[in-house]
Amino acid sequence: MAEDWKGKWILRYEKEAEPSLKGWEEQSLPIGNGFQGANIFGGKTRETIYLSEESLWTGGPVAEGGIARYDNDDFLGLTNRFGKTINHNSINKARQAGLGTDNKKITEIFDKEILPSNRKALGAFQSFAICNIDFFHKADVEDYSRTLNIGQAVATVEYRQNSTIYKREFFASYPKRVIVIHLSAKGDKLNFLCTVTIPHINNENPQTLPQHFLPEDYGKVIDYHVVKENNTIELVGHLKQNGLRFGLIEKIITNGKCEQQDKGILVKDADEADIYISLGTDYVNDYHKRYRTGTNPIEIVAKRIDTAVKCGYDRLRKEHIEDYSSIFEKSALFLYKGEPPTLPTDKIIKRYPHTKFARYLEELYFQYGRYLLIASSREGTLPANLQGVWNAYQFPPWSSDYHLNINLQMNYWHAMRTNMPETVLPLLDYIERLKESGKICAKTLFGIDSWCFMLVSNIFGFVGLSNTWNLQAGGFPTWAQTSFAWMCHSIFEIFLYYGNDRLLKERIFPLLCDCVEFYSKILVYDCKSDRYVLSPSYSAEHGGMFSGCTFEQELVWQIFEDYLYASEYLNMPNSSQFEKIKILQAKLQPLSINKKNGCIKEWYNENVVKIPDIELKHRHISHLVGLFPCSHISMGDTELINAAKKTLKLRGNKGTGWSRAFKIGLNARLGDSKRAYACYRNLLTNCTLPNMWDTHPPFQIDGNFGGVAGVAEMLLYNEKGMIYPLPALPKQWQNGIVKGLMAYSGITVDIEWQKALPIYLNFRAERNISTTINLSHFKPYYAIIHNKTINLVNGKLKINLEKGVDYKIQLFY
Ligand code: FUC
Repeated sequence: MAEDWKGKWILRYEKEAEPSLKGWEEQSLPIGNGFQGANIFGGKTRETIYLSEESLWTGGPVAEGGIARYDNDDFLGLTNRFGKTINHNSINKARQAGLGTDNKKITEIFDKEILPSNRKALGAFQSFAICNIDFFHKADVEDYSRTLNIGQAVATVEYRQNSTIYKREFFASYPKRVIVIHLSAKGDKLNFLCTVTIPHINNENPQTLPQHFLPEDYGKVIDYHVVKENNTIELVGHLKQNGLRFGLIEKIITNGKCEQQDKGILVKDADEADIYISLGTDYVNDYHKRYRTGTNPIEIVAKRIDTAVKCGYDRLRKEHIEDYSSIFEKSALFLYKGEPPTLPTDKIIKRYPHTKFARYLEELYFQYGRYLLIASSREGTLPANLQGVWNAYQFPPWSSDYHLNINLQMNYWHAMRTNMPETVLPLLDYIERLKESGKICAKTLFGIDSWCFMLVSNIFGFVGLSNTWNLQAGGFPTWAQTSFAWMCHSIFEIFLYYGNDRLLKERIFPLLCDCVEFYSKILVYDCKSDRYVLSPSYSAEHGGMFSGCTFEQELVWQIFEDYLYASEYLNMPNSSQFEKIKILQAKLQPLSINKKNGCIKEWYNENVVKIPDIELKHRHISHLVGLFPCSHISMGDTELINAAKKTLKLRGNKGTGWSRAFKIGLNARLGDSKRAYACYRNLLTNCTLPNMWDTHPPFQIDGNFGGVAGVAEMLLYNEKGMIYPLPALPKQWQNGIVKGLMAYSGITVDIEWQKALPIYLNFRAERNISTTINLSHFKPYYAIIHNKTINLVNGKLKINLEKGVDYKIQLFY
């Protein structure tokens, strides 16, 4: 099927975004180059562009003066609420208490000795600046349209006034690290004033946010000044709280006349104008350098602007589209036939699923989640945070941080599945760089030589405990000792999919070795059950703390499994570490089924003790991580699969954005297409804002990403050496094509299906490899590969893929 990739997936609107924070969150259109983000509002007389840069954060160590300090444990989150460094003896006491049946003791120890008090050290992702462009024409325009073409990563605004056509075009170039705007008028001339302001100069009270989002008072936030010369606005400043320096340059190139004014730059009588924007800070992700480059960011920003201006708009645009589409076009889902709708996207979302464009929206969401990751995570950048790379707030929800008990992992679930290895390296870089501060964390909290991190992190090596919640709210969400295991599993998945041996050997395996070493040191032997458990252990944000809850045990089991597999794969299975981990894995408290209700147990002692604060419909369903994204429960485990089905049914399909997204993947792994699709529909109906950002609420990007991963799981399931095409194809998707999904070992898979049966498959590998395609759930009669007819035994087909060769398989029923 020949498809117009560049013109097919367009978000379109008939109205500008409302100029408010609500407008930013729900209607503005995001563009980004991984480092920098911009939200386009498309106002008729005033264009508003919110600018953000991934490293503009409060918190962390202080460069000069300020509150947080570098030489104590506070900036790492290792002090309790009485200002004392947390003592590992306290954790030890809680570990022993965890082995008992009464968790009140643990609560007491945590309350008195462990709970942290403030969030200054964690800080928050900051919004950077707002660029306004005021046009001197009236607001009564016609034929208004605002679009985001995600096939090209270009946004536009267009309208007509009398006979003059005004156009704006926006993109964010990764190769040149600039944001570029092209303005033009055909008919009358263009006249506009360009200004840059910084929001949140003083502390603001974000009334809309619940109390637990608010850090303590920081005082005035920034110092900055603006210089205007040579058609350029330059903004230089630093954050008062931690001394982080920042700089922004905006340069205008036009055939009109430019005038420097107090407020900004005035452009008159132009046919067109190009605006180049770049922004940066003196941040570097290096513990030993106190996370500072030592270079004035404005100098680097100025160089980028020079290079971009020399390149010129057309060449930059071409380079940008080539760069972007080289990743974007590697995978695509086609469910909708026909011309792309002209109906605005917000209306399609509103009418969904009762619209003839339902299939279009379903495929658009898939492509959009890929777009958003390419725009917020590329080689050399930080990983996508809770809001990707976009921010309008001084106190964003949950600091817009890195949450490590599902959210950051989920941000990357779709990266390899939908063939975007170019986006995943930031995750690996980031985790590796937590090592230095992680060592202090392991020493402080556990008294051991190793490294680890807990629930949340920032860009300054925060590894400890943070009070992200009201202490009175119950539970101890900051206690998340398996974050390390879960992150490392996500990183191991990069290898599973990519099959890159060098990456495994040089970077991933060393990480796995460190990770399993940490768990081998903190597991506790429980003599009652003769098993190894983590203690105290916490089922992500649900219930109380006990020992060895399923969530944590599963993650430890998984990381041991990944490590053992990688050791054997690399031919290194004889180390003492290997032997130790093998023994420990076999002795871990295993997954078990609650005989009373047939579900997977969330807590091993749930029939024996009263678990506090149970919510039957809680958004986390952590005890199923072994089903997805991990691999402990596989399709063939009938007993566990049935128990997992019951568990999922009991928890229900609802939840916050990311929770609904998670359940798509979980149901897909159960082969339950009906429920998987219902969850996808749910996500689109209830958790999708008009600009297609996911809402938790509020906006949180993990749901976008997890949703795509869930759909990818509906279309392809992997076990090592076995690929199952279309394991959970919903009846609503009778015909379709998916291209470029990635299966384990770097195999690229295309599938075309008709009347809900796969008819063409294409496999291509980057090295010689053999694999089995399992079609037993479709039962094809025979297949033709390269003109040869092959009968299928039990629906299984073994093929030897030769590097770089397409294996097109036609199936007959
Ligand atoms: C986890 C979730 C919350 C939220 C936060 C950012 O703690 O339980 O729902 O998504 O991350």
